[in-house]
Amino acid sequence: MKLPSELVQPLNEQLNRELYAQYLYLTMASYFLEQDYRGFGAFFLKQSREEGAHAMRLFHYLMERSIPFHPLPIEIPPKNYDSPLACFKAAHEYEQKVTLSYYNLLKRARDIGEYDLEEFLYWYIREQREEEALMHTWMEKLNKVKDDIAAILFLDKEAGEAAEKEE
Ligand code: OFO
Repeated sequence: MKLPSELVQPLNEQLNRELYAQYLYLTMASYFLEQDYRGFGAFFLKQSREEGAHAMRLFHYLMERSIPFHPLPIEIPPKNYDSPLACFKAAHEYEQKVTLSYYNLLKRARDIGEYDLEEFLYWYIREQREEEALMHTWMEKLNKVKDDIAAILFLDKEAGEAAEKEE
């Protein structure tokens, strides 16, 4: 079944959001690693790899359904943050933005009666829920310790161990 033409660009834009997430988290990893926060760095490297996999999943969906791929420019992510907390806050905000874009895409697919696309998108909706929750948890932890550097270093270690375990 051919995908209605009005969904081609929104799907390509969604793929671009995933590629941006990959780039954003790679940049966040560099923000931490360059300050020797190895745990948070490993955490964002892992998130970056996951976002790349999300983009690939969309790419394969396009190919499977003979939907043309449109290369789009990838925005340059911000490099510096005021604190580890500010960085996690920015990641959480981006995840919320992506969730909303999936909701909009799902609604369009449903309104048009594109049930295959609708079914495909549920995986991403679940994934977004997990990612929002993950970023929120780290944000809350960092919020509690404020500027206590020993506590931040402890969380950094914890983030590194968690990233390693989930590999
Ligand atoms: Fe791709 O999962 Fe979040 O953005």
